[in-house]
Amino acid sequence: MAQSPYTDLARPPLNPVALRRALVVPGGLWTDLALHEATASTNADAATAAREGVPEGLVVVAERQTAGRGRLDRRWESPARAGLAVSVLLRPEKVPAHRYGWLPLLAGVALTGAVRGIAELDAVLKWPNDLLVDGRKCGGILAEAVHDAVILGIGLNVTLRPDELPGPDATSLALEGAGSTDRDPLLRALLRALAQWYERWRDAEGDPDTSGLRAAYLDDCATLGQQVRVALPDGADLVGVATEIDDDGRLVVQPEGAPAQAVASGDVVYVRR
Ligand code: BT5
Repeated sequence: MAQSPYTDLARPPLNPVALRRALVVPGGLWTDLALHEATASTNADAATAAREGVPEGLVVVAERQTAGRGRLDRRWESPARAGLAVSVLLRPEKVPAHRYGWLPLLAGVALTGAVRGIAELDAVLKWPNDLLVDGRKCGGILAEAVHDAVILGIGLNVTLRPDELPGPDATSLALEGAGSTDRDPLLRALLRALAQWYERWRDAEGDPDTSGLRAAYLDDCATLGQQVRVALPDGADLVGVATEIDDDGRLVVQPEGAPAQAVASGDVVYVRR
């Protein structure tokens, strides 16, 4: 699709030199930042790096993805420079593996903070990690394990117009009236918050309470207390009240007249009582 010059003006490119200077600093978590004009998927790129033994702290950003991935083989679609597509490579060696379920939630907390702080919008999370503004999906997170590494991928809709969204349940910061749609400060705020939360959580060996992560997640997440239907990966449905996030980042659902169940992954739909 041909883009008008006005579209291009509204969607300036990211500046990799400035981003590196701001984010790749001595003693910091981020060790390198690669910015691609186009790539299949930043998560796939970071996963390849993980397999090659690249140390933790790599950041991969793309102006456009040709095969952006969602969970369960779904797609993440966005026009060039209309949003953020970023993946980070982490190796949480001192954290027990059963706590890794907190990583996508941690990314959600960082993303919510960046959107509230820079775009000045009232963003909330839907467990596990959809970023919703006014009830519509504005961002998504994909966590993938590659051997002992974890790739955290984050997609955020910044200036997408209605005709560019995948459907009526999606939105962008611009469409919600954001105070700023400048992707540079958004990306900086996101990566700084991500590093801060990750270091706290890792230094607490993944403990959600001593790190403060559970409290922060509960503040940002609108799912608790809701009547939900969770579509589980095996095709089953679980209906009940979402009551808590357990020590491993799982959602606890209390069905009527049956024991509570903790779910590690699934798609949540809010159901009216
Ligand atoms: C997600 O999956 O929401 C995770 C999305 C992660 C994308 C990032 S971008 C950088 C990194 N590199 C990658 O290749 N991926 C990550 P899920 O919860 O499965 O939601 C996917 C569904 O969201 C799709 O099936 C669509 O219905 C919808 N969707 C696709 N693109 C969207 C968009 N731009 N905005 C809102 N919804 C979208």
